[in-house]
Amino acid sequence: IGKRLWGCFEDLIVWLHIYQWMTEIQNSNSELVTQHYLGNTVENRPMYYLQISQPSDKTKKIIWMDCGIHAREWIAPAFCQWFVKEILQNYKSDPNISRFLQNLDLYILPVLNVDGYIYSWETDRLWRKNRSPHMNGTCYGTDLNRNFNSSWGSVGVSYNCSSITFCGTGPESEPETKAVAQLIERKKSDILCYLTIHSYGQYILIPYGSTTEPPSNSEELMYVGEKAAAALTEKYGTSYEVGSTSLLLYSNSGSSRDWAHMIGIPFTYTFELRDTGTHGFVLPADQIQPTCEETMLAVTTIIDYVDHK
Ligand code: ING
Ligand code: ZN
Repeated sequence: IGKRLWGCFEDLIVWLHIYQWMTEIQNSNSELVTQHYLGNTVENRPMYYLQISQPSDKTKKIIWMDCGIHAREWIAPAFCQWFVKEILQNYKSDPNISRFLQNLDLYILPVLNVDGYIYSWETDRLWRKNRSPHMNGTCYGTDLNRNFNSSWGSVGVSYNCSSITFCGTGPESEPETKAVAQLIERKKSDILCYLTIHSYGQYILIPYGSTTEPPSNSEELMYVGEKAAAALTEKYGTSYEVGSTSLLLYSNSGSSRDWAHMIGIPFTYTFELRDTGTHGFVLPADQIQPTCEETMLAVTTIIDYVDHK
């Protein structure tokens, strides 16, 4: 009983931390920030995203960013929170931010895979997938970045539920995937940019993962990606590679980034944050802030570019 109680307590800490932060952010910036419910996870936890919008009559385009689709990539949710904090702290004084906020709304999902993230804090630091039970509860978890409806199940996936790249029982078989896909589908004509934050490897990745055939706007995607990487490197000298997932890393199907581009969102990028493998997913705490600072420069470079288009 002690262990179970402690388990619940820990769950509450991890769980409350980011959610409490979201509520506080909304309460103390109520003119700018709205918290929206997105759906429930497999284990029935609510998912929320933050909308940052400057009040205005005109309809604005949307920048989407999600973090923490993979449980063990802890630097990703940290970056989403950093990003929101920076925007709210600086939008009045930073002419760059105040300009793009006049034309753009920011939608931020700090933790996509809530169940997996909590499981990674509590039980298995290197857990990647969500926590859906399969085969009568003998194996757990679907790789949510293989579960989207983009050439689902075709390449770079496993049909074995004990594999870390298990693609699920069908496209959008997972409630977390479905919740995101439904919102994006509903808003897609207004979404200019889809950013999804992972670690690790130090890459800015463009579509596609499922084919080596380049997307129609690959030159522009590369140009903006290179510009973003250059801005990032300027801060601390961290080097990034820019390229398509299938050419630079490996082929895979069912990623959210491929799906977002396939349904017509023009600027779609996957970020793989620090490092290149020395610490991997277990990035030391003293690298959290510098990683967030440099990544901020890359992300705002992309936002600036799409704002000026
Ligand atoms: N890497 C990504 C993964 O899902 C990726 C790489 C991104 C592949 C986008 C395809 C599309 O495997 C990590 N670290 O999760
Ligand atoms: Zn990942």
